[in-house]
Amino acid sequence: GASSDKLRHVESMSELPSGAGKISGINAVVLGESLAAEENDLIFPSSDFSANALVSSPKQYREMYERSIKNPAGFWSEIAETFYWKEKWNPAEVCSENLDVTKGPVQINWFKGGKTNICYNAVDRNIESGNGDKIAMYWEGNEPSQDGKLTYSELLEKVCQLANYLKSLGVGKGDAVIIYLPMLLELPIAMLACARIGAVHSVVFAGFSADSLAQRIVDCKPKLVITCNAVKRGVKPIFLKDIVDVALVESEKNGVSVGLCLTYENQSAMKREDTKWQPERDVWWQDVVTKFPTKCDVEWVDAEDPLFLLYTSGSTGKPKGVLHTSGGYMVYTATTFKYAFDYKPTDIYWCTADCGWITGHSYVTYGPLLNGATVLVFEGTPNYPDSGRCWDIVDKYNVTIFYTAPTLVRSLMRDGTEYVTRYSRKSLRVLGSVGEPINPSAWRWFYNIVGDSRCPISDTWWQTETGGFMITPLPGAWPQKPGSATFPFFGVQPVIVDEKGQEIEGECSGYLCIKKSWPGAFRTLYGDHERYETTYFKPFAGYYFTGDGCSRDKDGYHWLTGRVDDVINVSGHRIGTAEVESALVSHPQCAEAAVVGVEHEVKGQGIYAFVTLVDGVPYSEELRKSLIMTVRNQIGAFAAPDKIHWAPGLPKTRSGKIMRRILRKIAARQLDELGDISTLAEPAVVDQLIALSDC
Ligand code: 6R9
Repeated sequence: GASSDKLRHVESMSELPSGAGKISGINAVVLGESLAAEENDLIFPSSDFSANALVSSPKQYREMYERSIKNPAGFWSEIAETFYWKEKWNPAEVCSENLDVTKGPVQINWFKGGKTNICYNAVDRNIESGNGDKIAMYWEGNEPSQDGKLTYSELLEKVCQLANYLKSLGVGKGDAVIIYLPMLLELPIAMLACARIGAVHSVVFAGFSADSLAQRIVDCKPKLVITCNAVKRGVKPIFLKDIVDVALVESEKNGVSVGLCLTYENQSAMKREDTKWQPERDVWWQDVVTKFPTKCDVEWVDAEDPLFLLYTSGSTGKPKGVLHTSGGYMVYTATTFKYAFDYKPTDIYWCTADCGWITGHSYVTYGPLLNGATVLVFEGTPNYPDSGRCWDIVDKYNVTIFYTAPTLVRSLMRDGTEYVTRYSRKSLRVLGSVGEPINPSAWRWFYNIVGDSRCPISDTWWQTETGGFMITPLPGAWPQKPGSATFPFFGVQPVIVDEKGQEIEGECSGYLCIKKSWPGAFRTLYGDHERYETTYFKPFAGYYFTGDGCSRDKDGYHWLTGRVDDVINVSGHRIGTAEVESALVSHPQCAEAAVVGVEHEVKGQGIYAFVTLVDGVPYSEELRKSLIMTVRNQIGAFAAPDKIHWAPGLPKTRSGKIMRRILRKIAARQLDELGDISTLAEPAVVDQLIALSDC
């Protein structure tokens, strides 16, 4: 029964990883939101779950973890051996790295000299092992009546046809391809087709605007852009091809011309007759790709050859092209997927992330397929036709692993429990969370209501840069604490450092860094290795700096506390404050802008923008809307400010630096915590701003 389960685990708690202290008082009662209370709240997997798990006790975790740290080469080679390599890596050089900028250029290599192909391993290898008829992907469309599926053999045929078409265009090893598609099966198919021929895909989230798309096109100079004519999100159509048209004109102006736009006809959203067309440049996917052979030889690539570029936000206006390579990324995403979700071959796995983000790369496409899993791809939105859609889908496909973001949990929580309990959800076994810290009350709702207090939650902390999970529960191994991402994955050495870069031991808070590389680490920022070193390796010499704050509690559990740089996290989407600011100041009537993050009930963080107008321009509702529209047009709707705060002046130091600390407090209405404002050039602007808060 339940109480003996607890005893069993309490005994094994003394075997938690090093750094974990002894549990003083165990309290499984809901104690509210304070961290002190959460720290003592342990939630145990059932003994059944643990008994059948890949890692079933803290002891087993600790043994594997210790081995992965003491002998990373041995640990990772053994796993890498389970994949197909055309040529083996040099066994003396499984990993060679330098993370210390003071000792020379930062570089990370894994499985150097090995030749492989991630598409081969994710698709062909499963067919060769007899799973050709297994469903690789289910597809659920925007409308509940639309669906589809592909077996591994069918997936291979589709991938090969596109790969052959790309080859016929002269696209090959090292060439960039931009993919601007919604969640159709054609999106993972396009990624895999690029990987098969050694081309480097760069997926741009289909919620990005034409300007953002153009910026990425100019940076990576793709041979072609792959898109579709339109998609429907709920009742709203989005005309993606029109956005690409604008982006291509914009890129051309900036010296990069792309001669080909391969367009998938997404018939349920828009007919081809209605699509604007430039016959010399545009090609319908359905007209050409289907004519190509369904077999295509694999291009064997070096483990360190680039696999993809994915642009992400940093502290400056220019997005960073995070570059991942083939071998290490393959081994790492597959292994993290397997353990963090305690994957079983019978699982039906659904990750709600879009392939436009890293989660969709590592845990919709590569990680699951490398394990031969059945993956669900969902084109629609969680509240269409109503807020029960996710659970309707869970029951329709008997989803066993459901991986989503806290913002979705919070928004469904607000819509009411009846939407959940209307469905059975009995197939669910493991839940997952990603993108931002999950607050304990959302965690509990997810656990108690969605998972009927039966399914462990893997709260996976990681980043675009890390390629795969870094700090995550292994669901059968240890008790969870709502809101904690728990312990490091195999091979990962997180450390918490103070301002001076000194490691702090035991119970503490500080900056989260990683010591030593792991196979899934990014290798550079495309075209800007210097920015790679400056952003990630210079702040704390010898370490990879994550940009996140973190606390470690008395039991060694990790609690991520959010970004410590100028990046805000809106509904799990990373947005640089500088990007929003530069969009705002491009508005002819905006003189200056300062953007800060502010707590938001559903999105986690909302975007709060202070704007100064050009002399003589009056602030008006119309101007507010037009400022917001400017951001939507330049970045995308997801980056639209939640609040525009008209600021006749901004609080600046005498040297002219904007004091964001003060702006954050004003935005959060924490007016008694403004701190010292005497160093401001004009302290009076603070009162002025406060007075204008409700404009
Ligand atoms: C995978 C992904 C990375 C940033 C990261 C952190 C936040 C992601 C989290 C989390 C707390 C988690 N983050 N997962 N914070 N707990 N489980 O989201 O990548 O888009 O690059 O964002 O997201 O702040 O630094 P990416």
